[in-house]
Amino acid sequence: MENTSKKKTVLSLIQPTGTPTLGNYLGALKNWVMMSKEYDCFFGEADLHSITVRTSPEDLNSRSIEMFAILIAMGLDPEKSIIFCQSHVPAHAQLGWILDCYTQFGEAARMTQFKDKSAKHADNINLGLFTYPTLMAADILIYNADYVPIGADQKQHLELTRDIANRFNGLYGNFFKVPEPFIGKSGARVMSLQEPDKKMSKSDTNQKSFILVTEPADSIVKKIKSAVTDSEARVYYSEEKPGVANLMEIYSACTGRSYEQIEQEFEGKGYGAFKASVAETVVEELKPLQAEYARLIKDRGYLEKCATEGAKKASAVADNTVKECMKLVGFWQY
Ligand code: ATP
Ligand code: LTN
Repeated sequence: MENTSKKKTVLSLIQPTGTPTLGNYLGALKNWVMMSKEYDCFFGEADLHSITVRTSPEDLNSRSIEMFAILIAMGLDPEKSIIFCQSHVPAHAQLGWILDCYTQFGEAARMTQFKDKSAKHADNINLGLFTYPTLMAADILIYNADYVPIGADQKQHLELTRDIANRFNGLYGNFFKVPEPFIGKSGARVMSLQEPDKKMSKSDTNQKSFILVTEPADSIVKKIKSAVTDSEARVYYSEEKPGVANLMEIYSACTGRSYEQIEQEFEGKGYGAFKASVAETVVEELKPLQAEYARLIKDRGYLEKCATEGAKKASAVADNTVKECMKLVGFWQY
């Protein structure tokens, strides 16, 4: 289906591998909500990607429903954006296979996420983990996306997507739109509260290192109060002070204030006051999402209706791209 609107197209997906953290939210999801006000958007959950790491059927199922509810609860409007579940649109897997055949083994082997995840899950280095980026390329190229909001860690996958698109276009004429990454100014890399040289990650075994978007207020306050800082007790931004820099990044991403403004605000105040303000801001930031989530997760009928409609709208675009792509490659069509 030709995009007749003049607006640029945005696409991004998130894996339903657990409740999103404050890192996922500030680094990726919050930008989705902002972009949804300005662009034609496709947003969804990458459930096909999430089985690259072994998951029980119960977890995959409940997490997929939970993630879908979070996407709507955080402010995406299913009437305005196309919100869908990747496995409900079979064309993604179809294009993924085609793109596998236009991607070199060496290119996929260079991906740092593949290397990291292979090391982390040494007992299950499956082919899906290896071809993960080509399925991600299919997710993006299938909707002719102009911009792809992602956290900094996904940049390499986006570069590979651009390489694959350019290669295909070089062979068959300009077919795929070559997408641009969109990495937000602040919050692009929220770090662990306990080891601020590591990114905040929901799969971290130390519960105190991350904040989940659905976490109760008292727990958020406790975790921020016990966040690792340093002994200087002065709030200013420096790479030498990763703990304080991380809290400043979180505060900046929630309030929109610059580092200079934050430094002024806390001049002469210690870390106690600073942490209390960061905690209060995070609690306030997540409050509307949490209230809406509590309501939506009980309304399974509404979630299913949104998922069905989202898949229908997404498939209309995706099926067409695959059909045209297959025609170019030379598959028998009549
Ligand atoms: P896992 O712990 O399961 O590996 P994760 O929490 O690291 O997951 P993903 O589900 O891989 O996150 O990522 C979802 C989105 O959130 C991606 O766009 C990613 O770039 C972004 N993201 C993940 N972690 C952070 C972080 N700490 N800071 C900013 N953005 C992040
Ligand atoms: N790999 C991403 C999730 C993802 C994605 C996408 C992001 C799958 N397909 C397409 C943007 C566009 C992740 O785990 N962070």
